[in-house]
Amino acid sequence: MTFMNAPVEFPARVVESFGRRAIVLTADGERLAAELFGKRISIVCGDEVQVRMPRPVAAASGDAPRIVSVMPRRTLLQRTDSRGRTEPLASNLTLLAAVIAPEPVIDAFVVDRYLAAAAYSQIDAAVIVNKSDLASSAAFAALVEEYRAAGYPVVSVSALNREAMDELRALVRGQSMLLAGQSGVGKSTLTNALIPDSAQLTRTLSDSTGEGRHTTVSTALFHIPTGGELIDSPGVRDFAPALVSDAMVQQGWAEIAKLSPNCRFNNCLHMREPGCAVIAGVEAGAFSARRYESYKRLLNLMRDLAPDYERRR
Ligand SMILES: Nc1nc2c(ncn2[C@@H]2O[C@H](COP(=O)(O)OP(=O)(O)OP(=O)(O)O)[C@@H](O)[C@H]2O)c(=O)[nH]1
Ligand SMILES: [Mg+2]
Ligand SMILES: [Zn+2]
Repeated sequence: MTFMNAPVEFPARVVESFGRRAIVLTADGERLAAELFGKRISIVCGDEVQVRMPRPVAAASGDAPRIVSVMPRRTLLQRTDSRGRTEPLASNLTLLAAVIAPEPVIDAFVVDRYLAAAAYSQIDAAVIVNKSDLASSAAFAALVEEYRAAGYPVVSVSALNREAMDELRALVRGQSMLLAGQSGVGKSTLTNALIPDSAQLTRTLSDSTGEGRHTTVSTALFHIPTGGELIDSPGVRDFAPALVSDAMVQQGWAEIAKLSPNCRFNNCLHMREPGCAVIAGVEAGAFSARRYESYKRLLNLMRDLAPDYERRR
């Protein structure tokens, strides 16, 4: 027996969120504009939520479907802003793909910190090298090799020429993959290449160096017809992961995880300690000096952002 007045509720996925409003995708593939119910709920792209439909009378007067609860998140990718506050970026990801390209000028430290953030959130990480149609410098090629040597899967593509799209489809199949990286590397162009009806706005060519029109402003999730989910996100100038303890920072570097068991002290932070196998690895050329520098910078950044953070764990 059905109760005419029982509220209609169903599960849905947040595919885009804007403060107290969101676009949710239902199991039937319907996209609905919804609002948060109550002050205690906060959501982020990727969340699995429960949605309550307004009664017909209320709907007629303009009431929107309401998000009444959020399911526990399997993973949560977060950042720290310049004031040391934590901000969620996306939930339930399984893979973070740092997108890099020969242009605009790469800031590899940003890339390293995204890869580290993935590790801190127990999300796998990969590197997508876009714009393979453009000539790249020896320095850029060396950077790509650093990521390969560190053990990250590296996929080289051209979103513009639709080159190696099958490799990208294979990477994302069965995954919930976020495209992260600097503004202008081609995240939205890649999204449009994989999802023909996504219609993500991309930068115009005349504007490919500046701040630019059609720069992505919100994180959005799409289903890929050949399997998997792709999440396009706004480009950044800079990025800092959510705060972690000193001992945790190094877990963002696969190279350190490999070398550190041979350090003399088991709580070695690989800064100046005697008998440090990581520093020895850098000196022997087994660990990129630039990646090591990047580790030290993040350790110092974490200490600056939260001087009182409980770090001796
Ligand atoms: N040559 C070349 N240009 C590309 C390729 N992919 C994207 N572009 C160009 O790069 C510019 C930036 O592309 P977007 O897709 O808007 O970059 P984005 O990473 O989404 O940028 P934000 O939204 O600002 O983070 C545009 O002019 C694209 O046409 C590529 O494979 N080759
Ligand atoms: Mg974009
Ligand atoms: Zn060490």
